Amino acid sequence: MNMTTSFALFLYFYLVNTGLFINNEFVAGNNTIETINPATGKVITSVQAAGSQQVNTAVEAAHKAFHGGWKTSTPRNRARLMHKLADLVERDVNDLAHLETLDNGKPLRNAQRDIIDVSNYIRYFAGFCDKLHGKVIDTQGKLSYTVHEPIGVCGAIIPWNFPIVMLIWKVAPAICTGNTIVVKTSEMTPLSALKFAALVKEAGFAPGVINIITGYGHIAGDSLARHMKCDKIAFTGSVNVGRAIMKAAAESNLKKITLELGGKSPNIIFDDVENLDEAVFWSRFGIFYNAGQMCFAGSRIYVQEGIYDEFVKKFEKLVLSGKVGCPFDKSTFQGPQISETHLNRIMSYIDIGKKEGATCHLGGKRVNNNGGYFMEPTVFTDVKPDMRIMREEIFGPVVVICKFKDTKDVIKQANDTIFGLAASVFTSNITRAVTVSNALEAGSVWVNCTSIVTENSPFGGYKQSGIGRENSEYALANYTQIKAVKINLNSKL
Ligand SMILES: *[C@@H]1O[C@H](CO)[C@@H](O)[C@H](O)[C@H]1NC(C)=O
Ligand SMILES: *[C@@H]1O[C@H](CO)[C@@H](O)[C@H](O)[C@H]1NC(C)=O
Ligand SMILES: *[C@@H]1O[C@H](CO)[C@@H](O)[C@H](O)[C@H]1NC(C)=O
Ligand SMILES: *[C@@H]1O[C@H](CO)[C@@H](O)[C@H](O)[C@H]1NC(C)=O
Ligand SMILES: CC(=O)N[C@H]1CO[C@H](CO)[C@@H](O)[C@@H]1O
Repeated sequence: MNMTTSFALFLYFYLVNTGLFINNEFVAGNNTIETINPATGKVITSVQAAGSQQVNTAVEAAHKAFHGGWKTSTPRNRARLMHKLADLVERDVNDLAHLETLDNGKPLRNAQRDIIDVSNYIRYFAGFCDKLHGKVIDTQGKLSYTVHEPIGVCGAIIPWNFPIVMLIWKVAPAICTGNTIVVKTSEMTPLSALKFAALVKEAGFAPGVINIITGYGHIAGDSLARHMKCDKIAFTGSVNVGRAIMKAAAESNLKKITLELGGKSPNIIFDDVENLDEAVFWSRFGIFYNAGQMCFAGSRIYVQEGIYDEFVKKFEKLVLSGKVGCPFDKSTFQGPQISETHLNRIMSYIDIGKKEGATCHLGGKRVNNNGGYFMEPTVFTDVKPDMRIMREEIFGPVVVICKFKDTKDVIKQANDTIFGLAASVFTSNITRAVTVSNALEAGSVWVNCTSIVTENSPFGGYKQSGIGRENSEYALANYTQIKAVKINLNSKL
């Protein structure tokens, strides 16, 4: 392969190497993938795509790095490297944010927030490096102690909606606990991760500790999920791919898996809210942020009947005030959807909703703007529980608004889903807030707000929304395994 053409250095305000980052080097893949600017539909550049052979090379590199020193590296050294990496992310926050916006289409100020989050996550988990320890258990004449050991080589398969944030959700807990990792980025949004890869090398991590490759899910993702030396997979994405990963794990080495899958999160507004405008603000943020492309999006809004009309009116007004357009424009609230295919999929749900008899109250159309994949924020009313737009994850700027009578009624409706990622409750009555939060089948419940996700609070799904937890101290259990050592002091059997 011609190295000069295959490693087209892509110039924007900075250089990004478009190879596969394995063993601290950028290398060639099996073929290339074009990455597209969703705001224009134009090709930004081509990146190297991993085939099964390169996945194997990356896993072998991670395996060697694990046994060759990272596993036994001192916690202090791991923390020092992680803080150095966080420093570099902060230094390059603007480059990383521009790349994220260019590749993913999210408004620039949101991308900047994402990058700051990345450094916060790295520092948070760096703090755990030297705080991982087990217990001492006195077992009658024998002394037992437990050790929390790393699992080995972790594989991470990450989505395109929060590319660099999802990467760090997996990289930070994996490496602080002494694992090594192979990350596969989404083929649609590889650029910020490639820039990040250069920072990994600059920070001084040993070759093979963090490997970052791009490729298609059915090729590179599948090879990683089936690899016999990949000891764990952490995946964020759709339920169907989650199933495929469980199957691949079952058919190979029974690797451990954590999955963070879809959602159809309810957002419940009681008529006792102190400030309806505030509830409207959060509800709009909960569904239309990131162009609705969020697994935890509050895509089913339930409003108590007495305030339903007023809520819908205010909601509509606020939604219409948001500009859909160029993500580099400071006044833009909503950028493009990620791809033509995805936009078409969302648009097909608009047709489905109408055919099922729901009212498309607001939006529902494509927005023609410079060849980009834009659409109007869309609100459906007159929806019924069995409609597909009520049951299926649309993963776009589409929300359904329903009425409810009382607490019992809304809990029943809210839980009536295969998903269980998140939920929100708006009320000024603390008893009601707690009663409803406890009854909701969801991994996160937000009271009087939506979409609050932080590094120090656990995140994950009930029901078909996932397995395991990410973020916070709880995540560490999913990156370690427990060994019990039993010492016979002087006892006979
Ligand atoms: C390499 O890429 C080609 C397409 O360019 C594909 O058909 C083939 O399956 C890939 N090989 C591997 C080993 O992934
Ligand atoms: C949520 O609770 C806080 C604290 O009680 C209150 O100030 C706020 O107005 C409430 N929000 C709504 C929408 O009721
Ligand atoms: C608060 O909610 C509880 C539980 O739903 C209810 O029993 C109580 O009457 C409510 N309090 C007020 C002041 O509305
Ligand atoms: C994840 O951690 C939880 C404890 O928080 C544990 O019950 C579960 O088995 C772990 N799953 C995996 C795949 O590590
Ligand atoms: C805790 C609780 O009330 N769970 C209910 C949620 O709603 C589903 C479906 O309506 C019920 O089956 C659960 O019992």
